[in-house]
Amino acid sequence: MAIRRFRAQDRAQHRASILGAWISAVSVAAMTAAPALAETLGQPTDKAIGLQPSGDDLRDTAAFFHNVILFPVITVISLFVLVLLAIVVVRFNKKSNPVAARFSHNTPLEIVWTVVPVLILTVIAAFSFPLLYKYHDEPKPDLTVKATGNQWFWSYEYPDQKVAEYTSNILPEAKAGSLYKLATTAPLVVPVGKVTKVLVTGADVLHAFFIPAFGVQVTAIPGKVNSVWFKPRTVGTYYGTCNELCGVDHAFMPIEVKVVSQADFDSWIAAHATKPAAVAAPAAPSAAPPPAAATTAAPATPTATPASTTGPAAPPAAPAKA
Ligand SMILES: [Cu+2]
Repeated sequence: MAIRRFRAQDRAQHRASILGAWISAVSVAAMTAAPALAETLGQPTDKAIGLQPSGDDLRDTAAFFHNVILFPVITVISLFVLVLLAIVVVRFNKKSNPVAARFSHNTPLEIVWTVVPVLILTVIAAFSFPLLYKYHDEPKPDLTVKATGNQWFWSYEYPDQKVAEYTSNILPEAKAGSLYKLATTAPLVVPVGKVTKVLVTGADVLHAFFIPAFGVQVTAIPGKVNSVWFKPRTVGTYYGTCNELCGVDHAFMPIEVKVVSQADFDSWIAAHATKPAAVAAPAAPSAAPPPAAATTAAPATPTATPASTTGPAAPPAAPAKA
């Protein structure tokens, strides 16, 4: 009796796995067909299914792991369990099965339900650990920027390029249009094809730096610096958002990353870097006689060094530009 029941269950299992595999295949096909909706790189698309288009090689691997490994496994297991539950409900309820079976062990079955999950987890681990290590072993960065999460905006700084911290607020709906809650007043600007390392911290509460197209997300923690890296392969604008519940305006602190050519990046840096007033100053001392001429440009000269380190970024920049 028990064996017959087990065989029936076995046949049901077989049918369930075929059905699961089929539905999984259809779902994956639907997800990979999603780009037919004319998705735009770097931003979400209305009614699209699945992950955003990828803008980074590592994100490709993460998408493969999700679409080809995890999603089918999850689908098959869920459907299998659902089918088993349905069988139990229909065939083994009190009415259709008034006398319950008395057996309590089935060694082959117990071996199967131990070994199969172990195999499934091994397959998942074989793909997930290399991916984790790739995210962790960050390559030598070409650019390091600092991103700070604030209630409720992001601020960015380029310490090596001497671009002082600037604020990136949400762009008002009237100006942003369909990009409302994605576009900002001042994006993060990075060069294409280069490794950008982002040092992420929080100024007040927990925030999270999340850019789906690059497959990166890291928590911004006050008093701690986390880091994340990406290597965008295409010029364009990529949008993300804070995805750590951080207060009443959590939904209003988007992240906008402009990926530009190296030349455009260099000129952006040139336009935004703090002009070192102190660099002009050393020339002045040797030319001691014309202090009068220098006085207009060099009131900062004597205190140039402390002034530049304390960071009044904007004032020195303006005269130098003019
Ligand atoms: Cu936040």
